[in-house]
Amino acid sequence: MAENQKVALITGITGQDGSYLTEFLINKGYHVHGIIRRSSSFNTSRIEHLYQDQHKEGKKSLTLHYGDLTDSSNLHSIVSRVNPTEIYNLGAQSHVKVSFDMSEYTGDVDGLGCLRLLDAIRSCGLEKKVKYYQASTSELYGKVQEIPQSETTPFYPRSPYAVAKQYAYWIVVNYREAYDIYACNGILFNHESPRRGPTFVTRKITRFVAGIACGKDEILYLGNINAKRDWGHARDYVEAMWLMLQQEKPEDFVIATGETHSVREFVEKSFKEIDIIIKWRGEAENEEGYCEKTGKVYVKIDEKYYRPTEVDLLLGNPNKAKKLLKWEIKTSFDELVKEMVAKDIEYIKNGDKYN
Ligand code: NDP
Ligand code: GDR
Repeated sequence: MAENQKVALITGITGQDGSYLTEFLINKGYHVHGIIRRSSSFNTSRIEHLYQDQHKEGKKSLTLHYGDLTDSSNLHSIVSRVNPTEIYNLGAQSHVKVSFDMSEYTGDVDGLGCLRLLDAIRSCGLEKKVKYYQASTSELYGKVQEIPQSETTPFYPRSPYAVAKQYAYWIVVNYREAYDIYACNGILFNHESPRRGPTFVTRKITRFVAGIACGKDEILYLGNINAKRDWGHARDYVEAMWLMLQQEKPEDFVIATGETHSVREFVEKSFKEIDIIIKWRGEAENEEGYCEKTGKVYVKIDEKYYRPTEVDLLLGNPNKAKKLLKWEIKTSFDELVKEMVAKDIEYIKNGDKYN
């Protein structure tokens, strides 16, 4: 490894964002180290191509380590061995609905996991050397206090996931102030891609629509289709993570598109990609989405997908990031939906890669 090569350590490297960030950093010449969890089945499909590339090209730019955010000594040992210049903490139990079923675990991984990593930085004596990125979230805004939401909007978390992430947010601020660590919170609004986990609503919809395009005959069951989100593309958002760590001083930033759309609109746009115009009839849990032309019903509501407390409306104001980071979104909402539906059709035809 070249002496001045930058070294990044990523938790959550096997997830959606981890895979895009790894591609981005390798392209910038970084040596990337990733923490993966031991699993009884393969969990590295999103980064497989990067591993293959380096074998083909005979370069070593990606190294994986077994670990877990619940294991302090493991984190200490990895940080000490890797001696990173940047740490991106993307690992999390990231599903909001699941956090109501696994609240203690979510608190442990998403809240205390961040503390454990920051303490690993301190116990390795890297406070002055390493820059730390924390994957914070628009879920912190929860119950609407202000529209659009910016870095100064008060938090009102509405799930065990969001409460855990709020702990992480504040421990980052506290360690920055107390120990002078270069640590930032990226308050990212929803970002999606063809690599999005299949149980998040956008990917659930585009996979379903792709199935219909490929001849499947099924019904899509959804929860609250009136929820509104500010949806961007993950590929654009990982660039913002990196930019936050290239500044003179550490600060927290909202990353968003500045547009909001309902789940209902996401359904309509996705079906439109395969030339089906969806109309709605009925109310609440009896509402259904059907094809205007044939009358065939494609979407129904299942209360099982409702959350005990919902986040109704997210709309971010990314002006600070635009001004200080010179960050801009490159992918529009329409392009995002188009890419996701097209890729899901391709995955089905070629044998479903990111599932
Ligand atoms: P994913 O769910 O796709 O990925 C989560 C990653 O965390 C996976 O690599 C997963 O490993 C890993 N992980 C889970 N539990 C642990 C653990 N106990 N120890 C170590 N690693 C663990 O999430 P995204 O890529 O979408 O999101 C990345 C981060 O950004 C998360 O922290 C998320 O909460 C946050 N975020 C995401 C937003 C979004 O819209 N995508 C918006 C705002 C914040 P495995 O593959 O083995 O499950
Ligand atoms: P979110 O994403 O909770 O915003 O968290 P998700 O895609 O799960 O839900 C978005 C909205 O859609 C509604 N919804 C459904 N959601 C799912 N998953 N499945 C359904 O069938 C369904 N029907 C309706 C939800 O109620 C919700 O209102 C994501 C995660 O990536 C977090 O980790 C991240 O912090 C936030 O985005 C920003």
